[in-house]
Amino acid sequence: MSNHIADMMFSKYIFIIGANPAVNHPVSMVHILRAKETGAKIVVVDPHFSKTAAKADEYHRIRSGTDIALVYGMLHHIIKNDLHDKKFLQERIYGYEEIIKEAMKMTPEEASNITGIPADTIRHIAEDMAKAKPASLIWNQGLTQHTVGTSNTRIMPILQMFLGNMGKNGGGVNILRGHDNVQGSSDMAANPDVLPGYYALNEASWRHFAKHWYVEYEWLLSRFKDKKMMESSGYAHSTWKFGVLEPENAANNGDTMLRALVVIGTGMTSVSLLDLQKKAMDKLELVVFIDPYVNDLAIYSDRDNDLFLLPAASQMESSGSVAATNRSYQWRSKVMEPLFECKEDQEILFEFAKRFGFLEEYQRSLYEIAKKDGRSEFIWPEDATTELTQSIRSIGLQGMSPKRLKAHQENWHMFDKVTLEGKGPFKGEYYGLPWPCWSDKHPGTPVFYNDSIPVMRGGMGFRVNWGDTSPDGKSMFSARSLPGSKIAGHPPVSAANAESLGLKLSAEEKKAVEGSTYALGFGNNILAEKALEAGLCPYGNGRARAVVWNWYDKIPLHREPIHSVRGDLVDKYPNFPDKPNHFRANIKYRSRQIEKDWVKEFPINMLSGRLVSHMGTGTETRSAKYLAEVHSEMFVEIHPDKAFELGIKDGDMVWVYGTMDTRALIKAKLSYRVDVNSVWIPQNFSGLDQGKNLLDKYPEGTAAYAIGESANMISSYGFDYNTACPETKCGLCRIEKA
Ligand SMILES: Nc1nc2c(c(=O)[nH]1)N[C@H]1C(S)=C(S)[C@@H](COP(=O)(O)OP(=O)(O)OC[C@H]3O[C@@H](n4cnc5c(=O)[nH]c(N)nc54)[C@H](O)[C@@H]3O)O[C@H]1N2
Ligand SMILES: Nc1nc2c(c(=O)[nH]1)N[C@H]1C(S)=C(S)[C@@H](COP(=O)(O)OP(=O)(O)OC[C@H]3O[C@@H](n4cnc5c(=O)[nH]c(N)nc54)[C@H](O)[C@@H]3O)O[C@H]1N2
Ligand SMILES: [Mo]
Repeated sequence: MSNHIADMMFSKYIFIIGANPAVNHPVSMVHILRAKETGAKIVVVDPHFSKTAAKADEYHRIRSGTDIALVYGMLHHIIKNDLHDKKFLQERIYGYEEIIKEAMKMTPEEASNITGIPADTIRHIAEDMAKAKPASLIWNQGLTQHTVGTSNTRIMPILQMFLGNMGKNGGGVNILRGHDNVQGSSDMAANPDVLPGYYALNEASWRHFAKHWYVEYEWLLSRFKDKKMMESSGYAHSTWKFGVLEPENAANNGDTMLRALVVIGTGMTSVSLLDLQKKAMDKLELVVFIDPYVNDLAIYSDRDNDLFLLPAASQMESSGSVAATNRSYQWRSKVMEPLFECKEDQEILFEFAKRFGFLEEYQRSLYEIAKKDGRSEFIWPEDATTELTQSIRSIGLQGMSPKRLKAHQENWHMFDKVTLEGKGPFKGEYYGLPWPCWSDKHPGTPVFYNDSIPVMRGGMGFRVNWGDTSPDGKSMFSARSLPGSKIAGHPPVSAANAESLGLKLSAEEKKAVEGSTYALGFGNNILAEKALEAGLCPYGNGRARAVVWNWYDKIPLHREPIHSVRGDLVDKYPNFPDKPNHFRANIKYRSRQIEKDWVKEFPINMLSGRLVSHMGTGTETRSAKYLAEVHSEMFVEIHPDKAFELGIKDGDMVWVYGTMDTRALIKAKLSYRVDVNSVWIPQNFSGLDQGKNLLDKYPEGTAAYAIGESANMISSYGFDYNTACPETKCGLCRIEKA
């Protein structure tokens, strides 16, 4: 999220595309409704008439998977009518000319043909949004769960840049994140292709962390088959099953098939192609679930040995820092000690490390941090948090000491609820020190990319992360300077360029930072602190890239979903070429798209989303009696005209056939919330396997109060071209009365 939730109070226009906060982020929705009361126009673009749409000033139904075409159609009109912010583009964006070229090709009429939104409506949305200053843009999973998910998440900030809405209160791109602390998990590298703090998987980063973990780089290297494996992305949540089921993928995995699976803190029935996951799980030598509940994937298993359920403590039984959707960190206190034989996650991992024989190395940094404080034992989680604040400099976690985070938590009343600004002893600080928080005196950054205030007050430019110049020789530095500095755009601060950037370092300090950069260093934070003094941003003051020269789609392009309901468009807007070794699996795109005329056999577009009473797989919420009562059954929303055509009445049981030779037995719910060619299913159920009730598989006393077919039993094959996020927001199905 570039801004923060209460910041939407400053918006004049809130464009919600691919998100349903009324259901999924009810607290954020309160802020959106307050903004509406003070004059902001709320516009929702969604294939499903959501509860958020019901509260909006305007609702426009879009065909799923076509948001890029919509935005180009809007940009076409904006550029033609000279409504874009040329100064912002010229000074701060690289490659926007390529976007203009592409937008000129996408007339509102063509965008209308692709999206299903009338051309005049596209022109009207574009004009209204361009004239409202500032406008905020909100998205979530409606945009990411597509083969073009990453392109979606690039075209939206590009739109906001064309409108000059970045770096401003009431503007920005505001992605409402999913789970509690999901921002923290990505900051801590839950992803298999980065190290903590989004450090690249390369030798320099590994050496950086080796120092902070007080282990030898060579020891870390010895844990891998070789250096190549150490520096290549792991399997993703969505691709591991192919490492068990398809022998060809062994070549991507150090020449071995996957043999064991350890699941910690994810539901798994939430991942697409559930039947393949089940088959893969049953072929492994060992399966372990670390979860406070019985993980729902476990009950899909047919194996009778080597499957373990390790009881994890819940968040009420543990403490530590968690990150909110706006990058604010917050200290959380333990409410109670873990019940029965539950253990906190880190205790279970320590036990693993002990048995693997590397507990000493695993905990060494904690002991070193304790030693510096004159203690012989480490304190969990404080010392672990300190380790993170010392090592993660890429995104500026340096300032988030446990002491500051606890002080914020204990003094909520001292912070303004709209601006996040502190009062009294917290004057100048922002609640939760939203990152980057570059030093122990830095106040945090409430709004990204605001170059009109000094860095020391939360200002910043775009990060310089792609070199000083582009391959076509253009400068990647901003044409503007940051307040307090006369230098216009500048590179990331390092020992090598400190002097030329005017940083004043004593001989002693020079020695202390030798060989380091703002991100790679050990033992001190001198470079970042000197940069702040000089009014510079530690990670540089650059241009955002509209053209990503090293990606397949250098600019975002509309591509039809693999399983498109508009079969007539798949040759004009083909999906990506197949991608070998994509998170260690060979993944199909275009070859799958043209394998057959999918829509002929599976004529209905399948959408999925969430229910307010259930969370994720529903493992937790369906185990809560009263929540289970609110939504106790899986259902599929079908348009009454389609239901009539198929001979289905409200409440009938139907078979929904997916494109992967699977089916699900679900109750029909007739509804005008979907268009005539789409159905909508919630993702929050599991416990039924293609008609077979799995209740007897739960260990005694652990079954949920409500079970149902999983949406992912019938989801279609498809993964984002960059992240491998499953394409669960587009897919095809066929429906028959059961
Ligand atoms: N009650 C509850 N709250 C939750 C969750 C939960 O399970 N239950 N889950 C949490 C998690 S993990 C997350 S990630 C968030 C998710 O939050 P959201 O992203 O808001 O959740 P969804 O309902 O999955 O999808 C949002 C909307 O995207 C629309 N959509 C689908 N495809 C497209 C498309 O191609 N284009 C456009 N423009 N829209 C599309 C859907 O119809 C839906 O209304 O919610 C979080 N909050
Ligand atoms: N068809 C379809 N599929 C989807 C989506 C969709 O919109 N449509 N949305 C996708 C999205 S955005 C998401 S995030 C996923 C849902 O994401 P998941 O993470 O798979 O779903 P949850 O049910 O929230 O799973 C969390 C698990 O962690 C356990 N847990 C809770 N607290 C702790 C703890 O402290 N420690 C440990 N070890 N475990 C704990 C819970 O009991 C539960 O089993 O679904 C994805 N799948
Ligand atoms: Mo999520």
